Amino acid sequence: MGFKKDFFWGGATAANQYEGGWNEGGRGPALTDYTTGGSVKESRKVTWVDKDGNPHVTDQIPFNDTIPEEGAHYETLDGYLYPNREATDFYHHYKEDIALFAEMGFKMFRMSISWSRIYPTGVEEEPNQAGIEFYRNVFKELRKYNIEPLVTIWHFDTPLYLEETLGDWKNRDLIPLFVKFARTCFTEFKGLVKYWLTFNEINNTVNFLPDQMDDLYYQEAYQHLHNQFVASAKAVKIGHEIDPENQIGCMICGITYYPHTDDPKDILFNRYKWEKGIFYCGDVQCFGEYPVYAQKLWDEHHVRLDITEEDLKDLKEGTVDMYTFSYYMSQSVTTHKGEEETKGNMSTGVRNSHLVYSDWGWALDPTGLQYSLEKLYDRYRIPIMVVENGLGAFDEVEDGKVHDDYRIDYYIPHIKAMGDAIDNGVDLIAYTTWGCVDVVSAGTGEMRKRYGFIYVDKHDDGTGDMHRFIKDSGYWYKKVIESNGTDLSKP
Ligand code: BGP
Repeated sequence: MGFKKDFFWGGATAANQYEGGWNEGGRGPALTDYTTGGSVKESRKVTWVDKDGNPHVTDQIPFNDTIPEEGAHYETLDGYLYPNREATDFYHHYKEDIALFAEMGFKMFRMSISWSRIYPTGVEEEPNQAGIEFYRNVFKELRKYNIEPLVTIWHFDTPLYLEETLGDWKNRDLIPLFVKFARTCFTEFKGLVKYWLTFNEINNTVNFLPDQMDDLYYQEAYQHLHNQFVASAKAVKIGHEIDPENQIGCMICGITYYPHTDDPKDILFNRYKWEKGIFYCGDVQCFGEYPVYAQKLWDEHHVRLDITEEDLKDLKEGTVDMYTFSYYMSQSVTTHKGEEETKGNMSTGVRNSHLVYSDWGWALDPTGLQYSLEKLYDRYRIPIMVVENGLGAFDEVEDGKVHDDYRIDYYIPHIKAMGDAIDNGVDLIAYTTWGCVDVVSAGTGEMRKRYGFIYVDKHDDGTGDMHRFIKDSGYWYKKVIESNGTDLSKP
C-alpha cells in the first residue's frame, strides 16, 4: 500500500512568522508585530502604553492578549526587537522561495493569509487591493510549478485594531468581520486555491490552559473558542457556496497524550486530556455539535456560554471536509505528584523515560504520530492531513552548507509512522513539514530555532542578508518526494 500516487508532499509556513513586509503594500499591523523575541527561558513580551503614556512590557499571555486597560494601545519600545515584522521576508523573496520548493519537488505548500494585509484594521468595507494582488501573484507562481496551495485563513494574526478596540475573539463582533475576510479570500482566489484551513491550532486556547487558572479566564477562553467555531462554520458554508470544489479543514494542535502509569486514575485522566485538549474542537468542527462531555468541561470552571440558536444551526451546517493537525510531540500525564516535569516551551506533562527530548524540551515520538493518526481517523472518517511536523534545532553553516543529519534522522521514523498508519487504513492525503524554510519561532520568537529545509540568513539580533540555500535535509527530502516516500535512505 503506502502513500497514494497523488499524495501531497510539501511544507508549511504562516504569514506572521514568514512573510514580513509588515508595513508595506497597505498592510495594517497585527499583534505579532508588537511581540518581542524571547527564548526557551525568557517568554516573549508584548509592549504597550497606558492612557497616560506610560510604557509597559508584559509577558505575552498566549491566546488572551488583550491589553488590560482601557485607553491603552500597543507600542514599539526602545531596546526591544520585534522579529515577526520582517520575519524571513517571503514578501520580497516569494519567487525565489517557490522556485526552491519546486526544486525539492513540492506538491503542496501551506501558507496563511495575513488578515491585516487584506483588511488593514479588520473593519474596512473594501479590501486592500495591493494585498489581494500580492497573494494572487503568489498563488499563480505556485501554480506555475504545479504546487497546490493549502491556505490557512487565520494563523495567530488578528488585526491589531480589533485586539485594541474589540478585545479579540472573546467578543463575538469578530465573527462577521472574519466571515467578511474569509468571503473575500474565497471569492478573490477562486480557481487558484482549493484547499483551505479556517483556524490554525484552534484548540490551543484551552489545551494549554492550566487547570488552576481562574474561572473568568476559562469563561473567556471557552467563549473565544465558541466564537471561532461559529466563524469557522460560517466560513466553511460560504466557501462551499462560492466554489463547491473547495475542500476546507479544521486544524488542531495534535499532541498525543499517554497515561504515565497504569493507575486507573491516570487512564481516566488521560482520557479527559484527550477530550479537553484534542477532541473538544475536532468534534465540534467535524460533527457540527458540542460533544456530551462539553457540559462537564464548562461546569468545572462555572462557564456559561453565550450560544444562540442560530449558532447551533451554523455549527451543523458548516462541518469541515478534512481533519488536519500539527504534530511535534507526545506528553505523558499523571495524577501522581512528584514526577519529574518536562521543561520546555509549550510543553507540560512528565518525563517519559522511553523518549528523547529536543533542545526545547519537546518529546520526540514518531510512534505517537501513528497513534494519533489511527485514533483520529477512526473517530472522524474524513481525509486527514499532517500539516505541521518538524524539528526545531540549532543549525551551523559550514562553507555555505548546513549538514543537518539530525533533521533527516527526525523525519525518517515520522514518515515511516505515516506509512504504517496508511497501511492500517488511514486516509492520509498530505504531509506538509513545518517551517520548510526557516521562519521565526511562534513560541519563543527565535530565529535560531530553525526547522527549514531551506536556510535563511537571518539572526536573533535582526542581522543577516536573507540569502537562502537548501540544507542537506532538503536534498534528502527531494529524494523522498521523487520516490513517493519509498526511499528514505540517508545520503
Ligand atoms: C505550531 C504553530 C506554528 C509553529 C510551530 C512550531 O504551534 O502552528 O506556527 O511555529 O508550532 O512552534 P515553535 O515555532 O514555537 O517552535
